[in-house]
Amino acid sequence: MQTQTLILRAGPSARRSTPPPASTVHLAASGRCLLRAPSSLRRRRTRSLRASASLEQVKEVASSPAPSGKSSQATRRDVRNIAIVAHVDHGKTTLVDSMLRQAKVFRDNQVVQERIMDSNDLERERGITILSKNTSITYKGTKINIIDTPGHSDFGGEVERVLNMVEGVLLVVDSVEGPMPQTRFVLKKALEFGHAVVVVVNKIDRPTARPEFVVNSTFELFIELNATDEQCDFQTVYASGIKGKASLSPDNLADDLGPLFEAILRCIPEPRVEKDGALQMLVSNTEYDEHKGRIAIGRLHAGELQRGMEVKVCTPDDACRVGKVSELFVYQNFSRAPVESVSAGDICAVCGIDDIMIGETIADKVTGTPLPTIKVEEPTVRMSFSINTSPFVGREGKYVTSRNLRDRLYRELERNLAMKVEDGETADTFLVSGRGTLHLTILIENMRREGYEFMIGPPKVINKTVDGKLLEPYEIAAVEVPEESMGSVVELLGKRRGQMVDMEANGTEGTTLLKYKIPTRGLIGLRNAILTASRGRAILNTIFDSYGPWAGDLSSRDQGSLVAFEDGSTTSYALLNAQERGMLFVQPGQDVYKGQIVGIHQRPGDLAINVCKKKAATNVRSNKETTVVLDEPLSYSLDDCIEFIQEDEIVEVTPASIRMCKNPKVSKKK
Ligand SMILES: Nc1nc2c(ncn2[C@@H]2O[C@H](COP(=O)(O)OP(=O)(O)OP(=O)(O)O)[C@@H](O)[C@H]2O)c(=O)[nH]1
Ligand SMILES: [Mg+2]
Repeated sequence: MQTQTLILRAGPSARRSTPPPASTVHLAASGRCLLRAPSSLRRRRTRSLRASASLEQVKEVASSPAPSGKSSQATRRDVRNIAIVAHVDHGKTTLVDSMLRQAKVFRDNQVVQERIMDSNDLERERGITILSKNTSITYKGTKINIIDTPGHSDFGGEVERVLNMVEGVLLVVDSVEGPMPQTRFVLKKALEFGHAVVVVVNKIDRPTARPEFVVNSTFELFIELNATDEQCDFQTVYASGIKGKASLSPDNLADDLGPLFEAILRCIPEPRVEKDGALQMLVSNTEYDEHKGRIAIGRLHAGELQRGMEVKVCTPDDACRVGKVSELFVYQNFSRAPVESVSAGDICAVCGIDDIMIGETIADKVTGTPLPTIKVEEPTVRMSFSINTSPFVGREGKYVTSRNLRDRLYRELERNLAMKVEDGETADTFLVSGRGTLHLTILIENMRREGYEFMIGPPKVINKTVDGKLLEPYEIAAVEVPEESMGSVVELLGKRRGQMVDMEANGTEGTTLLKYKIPTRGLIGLRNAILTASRGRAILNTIFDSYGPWAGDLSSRDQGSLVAFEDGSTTSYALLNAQERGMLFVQPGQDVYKGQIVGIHQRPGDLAINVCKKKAATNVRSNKETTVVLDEPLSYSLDDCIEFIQEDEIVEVTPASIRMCKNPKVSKKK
């Protein structure tokens, strides 16, 4: 036991200033999760990774009996509930794949796709997780309920609400990048809930992995976020999610994820429940099934839930109604398994209450009381959604009326807690607010796939007025730039009123990491501009920081739009002339309408242009064949269009096309 470092717990102030003696005694409150990696981290930035203990030692300590709980509540030893949280792309979903595979969830000959939890179409297309999802595995007789969460900051609301269902989180951190803005957000939320945290330094197989740096900076993040002593004593597991290997030391990976599973059993507290208490379950998620209707998902806080049971559905404002549980499921391996009853501590899915909403409590029919509802952070960006008024309306979509649009938008609120919908100035317009443009873009993309046609205005940030002063949201933007594009990226950020807060020369692979505080307004269109300036090599990450004083006007797009002059079909002859004025979005033979944006003008200001003009027929016969060579038209995605449009422009969204046009209402007002 010579290498084992045991620590005497010091108060937070002492902890931050005084390095601990080399060999002291650890008196962890839980008495179970003893050997934490960052024990010697208290010597800031000087931690040696040799301090991690061997697996045998851990097993030895872990087998010591747990102290008996003082609370009158009981614990469920056979269950653990965890959420996997991290910054975007740090490998959460891939890690869940390996966990499922190693828990023998699939048949031996079953063909399993990659990132199986990213099950909806948009998630697979974009390669990101959008919705939180439940699954479970059984390890050594203990059921581990796992919730995979999205890492993109725009979907932070998804993470916030599922934290209600768990007792601990796996904080996944990339072994090269270290903690990034969203790591901070999710860790902050997990700490606020008082959850236990196991840090997983993931992608340890990457050649440039720097585990020591990553563990040190993660520990510093815990300190910055005022974590308790106990939370700071986190267990670190080094893993390669893709290879399905883990270890308690960075250089000696086991052949499987055993060390990670062991760490979960050891460090994530057993659910504390009031087993004999009156039934209470906070609905933290909902799903929709064509046959079963709405399904409520949550962790059973107290009591026992049975199939066929009559229950009271309590809302936070104390209004209650009666419902009946028609079917009951638990998560088993990769699917939902029907059960007759579920007891407190487990996560389950309940069918039969069709109007159930997230944040409501399913409670005992007689004595039931509601649990505190779920709170998520406020939206920061707003867009207007209105009915399609273009001449092409109804060509492709099934749902085009304002009634259709209204119903669909308000329906979204049932599931998407971080979103808000308000009626706009006219009966055909709705203002939809979200946590970022991507949050709204995903809704738009889903709606067009469902057959809706509508128009959206440019994104606007949501300002606040406090004591007569106008405040606007600011974000922290972390940009990793290669040396040669530093100049142009810094200039771009400066133009958008960004203020540099930090600059680290040792970014990964010869890059510099810039940190800026920048108005959210300045971020609209920034990602594309930065990618162009760095030839696609810079990486931009942003996260909401705080509201601050209005930063003043920002210079917007320098170039105007090329606008179609009349309705018709484009011709190569006209496009050949038009492309001399800028870059085009259209190709020959495409239907356009008056007011449609057909290209980017190379100068400031818009230019009305005729893209449908036919070559005049003459009497002179010519045998000479002319070949028209047109430039490849620009192909703008929905995200690009939303970032591109100006104040007086709108995007027309239909199931098959995305077009931009001048907003007739704004032009008339001028
Ligand atoms: N080298 C290496 N790459 C990995 C590992 N795990 C995941 N990746 C890669 O990292 C990328 C992102 O993986 P995901 O599992 O989708 O990441 P995520 O954290 O779920 O991403 P979001 O849900 O969008 O936040 C993919 O290209 C994976 O192939 C790993 O252990 N090693
Ligand atoms: Mg994912």
